[in-house]
Amino acid sequence: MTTATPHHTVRAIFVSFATAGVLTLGVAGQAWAHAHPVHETPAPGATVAAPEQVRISYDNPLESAFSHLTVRNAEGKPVNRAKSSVEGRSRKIMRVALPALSAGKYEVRWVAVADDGHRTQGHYTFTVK
Ligand SMILES: [Cu+2]
Repeated sequence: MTTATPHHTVRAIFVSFATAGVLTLGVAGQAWAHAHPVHETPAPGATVAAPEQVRISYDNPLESAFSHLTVRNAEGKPVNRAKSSVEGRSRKIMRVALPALSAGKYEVRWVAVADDGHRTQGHYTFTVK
């Protein structure tokens, strides 16, 4: 229970009522598999030579139909021409190929939908030197 986020706690309470106390709080409090980033390449805040892709690994599998990743330039214009994809048998990796990027600041925006249907999202910047 100590790691449950608020929406999971609400759901856990609902499950407890729905099952008329059959489930104990310990069982209801077990984690639903919601996806959070584990590692981003390029890393947030990094200054790098023009990367060929942005790749993010997550702690749980992603639903490829609903998860996506875009990269925008300093003017807010998307620079990736190819769509992002979810890869690996584990479906824990999302990546997008990039064209040759010129020097400047770029923003990565991602949306990850896990098998439990929960959506997480985030954004960060990196700089191409
Ligand atoms: Cu979740």
